[in-house]
Amino acid sequence: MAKLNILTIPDKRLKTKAVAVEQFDSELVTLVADMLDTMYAAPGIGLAATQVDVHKRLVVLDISEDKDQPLCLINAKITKKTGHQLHEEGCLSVPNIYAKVKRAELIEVEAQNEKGEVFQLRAEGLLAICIQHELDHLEGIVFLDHLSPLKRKMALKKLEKEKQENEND
Ligand code: K2U
Ligand code: ZN
Repeated sequence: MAKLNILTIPDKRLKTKAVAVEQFDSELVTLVADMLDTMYAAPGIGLAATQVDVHKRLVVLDISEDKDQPLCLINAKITKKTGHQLHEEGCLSVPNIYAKVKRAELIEVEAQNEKGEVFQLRAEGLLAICIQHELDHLEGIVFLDHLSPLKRKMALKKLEKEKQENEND
């Protein structure tokens, strides 16, 4: 399997709105496998196709301790949201920046698997956060976009400072 390059802000491709997956073929199976490899290697607990410059409605996740419960959501839509939770988030596309984001506490999702079969899923806690975070990516949204203008400006300034420090090293 292959490890794919993960786009990082301010790459404008991260703002691309993904399109529905229509071909459930061997190419899709390979992409899912490569995305899982890339996510585990990062390491991360989620990855959206947008982040690897593939603008299709596909995300992978695995919040298990042993990294042995991969989940693939294709053409997912959130059909119900209940409550709110505040959780510190990071992002593989926004290195070394963390901030609290408000998300729905409990969600119901309808999606397709790699074979195109439709399924429903109820998620809460970290899994709900991760699914909402990844589905945001498919809309061209990163978690910083949920912050106040001041907090976003401070986060981007910190990112810029770290990039300059790394270039000087
Ligand atoms: O989309 C991504 O970049 C992967 C995200 C997924 C995520 C972000 C915030 C909260 C939950 C999931 C992360 O970079 S994965 C890194 C990570 C690892 C453990 C816990 C939280 C975040
Ligand atoms: Zn992310």
